[in-house]
Amino acid sequence: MNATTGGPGLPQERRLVTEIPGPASVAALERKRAHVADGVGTVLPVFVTAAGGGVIVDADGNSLIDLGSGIAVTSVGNAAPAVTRRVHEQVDAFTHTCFMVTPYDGYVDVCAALTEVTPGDHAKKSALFNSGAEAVENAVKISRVATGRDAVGVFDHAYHGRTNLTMAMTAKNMPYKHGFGPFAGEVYRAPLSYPLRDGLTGEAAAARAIDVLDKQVGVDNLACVVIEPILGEGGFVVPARGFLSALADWCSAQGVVLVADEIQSGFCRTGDWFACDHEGVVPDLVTTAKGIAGGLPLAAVTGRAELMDSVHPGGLGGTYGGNPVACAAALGALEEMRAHDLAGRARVIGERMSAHLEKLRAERDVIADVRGRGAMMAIELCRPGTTEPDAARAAAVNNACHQAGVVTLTCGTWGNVFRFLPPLSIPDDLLDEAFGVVEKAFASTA
Ligand code: PLZ
Repeated sequence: MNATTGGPGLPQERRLVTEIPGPASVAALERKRAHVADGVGTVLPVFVTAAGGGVIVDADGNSLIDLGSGIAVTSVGNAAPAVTRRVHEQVDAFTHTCFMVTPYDGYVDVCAALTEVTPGDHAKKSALFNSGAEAVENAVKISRVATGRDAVGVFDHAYHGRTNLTMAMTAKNMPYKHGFGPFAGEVYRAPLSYPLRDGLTGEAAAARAIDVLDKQVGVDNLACVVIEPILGEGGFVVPARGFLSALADWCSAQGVVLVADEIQSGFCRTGDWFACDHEGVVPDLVTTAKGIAGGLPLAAVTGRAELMDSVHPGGLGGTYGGNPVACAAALGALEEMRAHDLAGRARVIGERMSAHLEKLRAERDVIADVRGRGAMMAIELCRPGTTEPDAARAAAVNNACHQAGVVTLTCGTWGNVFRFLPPLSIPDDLLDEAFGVVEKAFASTA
């Protein structure tokens, strides 16, 4: 195997042969500085040559353990066999026609699969796009046409993307929104259920949110409510049980479209097909992206057939939406998920990560919360005995993990949440080794 062949055949080991970043990455970083806009940041500047299973190999020959999956994308593993096989077959056949010009089966196959795997057994249809933000924008467009209403309800700490409408829907200013306004109108923010910080039951937190939507926006104006069933960028907050179902019941009674943004939480990540499945919540529309296609750019809106069909012919689309190569990758990713029961694997990974993180919490009073579901877990760092965010410690621990060859990510409105999103193809021993590194990173930054 040469250095550029990735996939599960790569040696599954943490191996550091240079500093992080090493000389080859430092040189590549110089080129990045010269040619890539400074606004495009990089969390861990090692330049990748191969990846697969649970590792990322860099230009210096370092092999790092991946606990990020390229932000919850390569859930089936990098260069997963069924993905690469189907992509190769597709690129050899044709690479693009534009589905709006001359269609092809791959697009329809992905939509049929989405009908099967998304929550609820009602009649569904889908439309395909390129990015998560684009899917969210289209879910709003569909909701507006279907209801004849304008307003969009979103939540504190939400992240929905970087386009103009989705910036308005995203909560956090820096770095996502700062200086980029004015933003799209008719977006209203309601309080979320955040158990660590509000101590409310799901029902009480839902009543608080519904009061804002009802009294400050008004149901007659409200087209949709868009919610991440488990927050992604906003800090992996899991709303208290009952919050999502109370919100879903209210939306359904009021004719408001409930949109579940499962872009980060979907496709086996949380130990089921979707995070909504854990509470039996059936959203009207679901937005998906990231894990759907094993690393190729693809996104979708899936939902009630009558809502999806409310848009006039030609009203939905885009040059590349549902590109045939991305669709082939999605069909490969779905094949991997089914063949290897990756939802079951996510539950096992979740139990292992919980055990490591609970042990760590018992030892480190800076850890105020351990939360998440399946292979989507996080710890929130606060000054001991308080809920005052400790972003500096999160950054220090994150950096120490990187130096020791583990790819980790932070998140949260205050940047004080340390999140874990391993590929579901990671071997157990490598996962355990990575958490040994996390533990040492806490010790070395105390
Ligand atoms: N909705 C829930 O998590 C993307 C963003 C990383 P795109 N999250 C990672 C960054 O800093 O840009 C995301 C998400 C949820 C929507 C999106 C947007 O998806 O594919 O990045 O547009």
